[in-house]
Amino acid sequence: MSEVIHVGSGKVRELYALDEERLLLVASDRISTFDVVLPTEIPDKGRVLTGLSAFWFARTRDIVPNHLHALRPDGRSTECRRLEMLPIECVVRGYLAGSGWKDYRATGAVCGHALPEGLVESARLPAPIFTPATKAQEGHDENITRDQAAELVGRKLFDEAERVSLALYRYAAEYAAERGILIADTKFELGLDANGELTLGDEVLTPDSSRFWPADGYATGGAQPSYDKQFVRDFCDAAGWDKEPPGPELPSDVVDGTRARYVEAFERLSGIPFADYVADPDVVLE
Ligand code: PZK
Repeated sequence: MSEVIHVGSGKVRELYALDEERLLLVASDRISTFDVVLPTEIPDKGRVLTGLSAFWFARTRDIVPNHLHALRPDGRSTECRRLEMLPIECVVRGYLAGSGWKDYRATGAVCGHALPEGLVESARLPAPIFTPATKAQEGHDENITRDQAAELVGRKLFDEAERVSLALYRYAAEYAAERGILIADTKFELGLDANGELTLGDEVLTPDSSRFWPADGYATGGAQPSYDKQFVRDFCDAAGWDKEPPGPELPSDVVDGTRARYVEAFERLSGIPFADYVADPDVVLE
């Protein structure tokens, strides 16, 4: 792609400029765990994430417009409208996990939301909460209060971002739970389009941008297994890896089991055989 300008790299994705108005978001098959990209790829992971994201974009257009312009035939590349991204991560939590659980345990609150006493790890919250975070260039995003977020983007945009994020989460969490997947929390990237309209960007409601848990076996009072990455984490734990780069190579049974979980998430949520998506990515848009 000599004529295409590379404009950014994520841990597992690449971003290219197509022209003034359009970007190409390419999801690789790389996988990260404990914040480290592993040397072994998971075949089709990038296609699963791209297809799932497009599936959700097509189904949430009435909640908020999104940047999706077209899927490329490779199934891993999304042509999208260029947005002016908000300087905050729009995180919604329906369950207590990760930094939400950590902050609650320390302070009884998450991002300024005072929560009931006595909640345990992985507990379902009385109602989903909007818990914005800063965008760290390096290291971890930092949770901030609603007032800090409103200061960064302005009160009117903040209110709209919160409303849209909560509506997206409520819709997707209910839909996914009916199909055996709990979306514990999720992160949205919102931006403004050329007309100043709040628009959903990036990838959405995938296992990389969210915490997916298997609904069967869900139990509060401890950490839940990851829907997609549990085989990888178990292998890394058993291998005695110290979580410092480089990570370990994955054996083929771990690769195959993990690929199967990604494909299973795609098929459960979309109701579409993954082979149909590979044959024609546009099936997720219908
Ligand atoms: C945008 N990222 C994240 C970083 C990646 C992805 N539609 C858009 N308009 C403007 N900017 C972005 C988007 C989107 N999506 C996304 N950063 C900017 C990112 C690095 C690599 F693949």
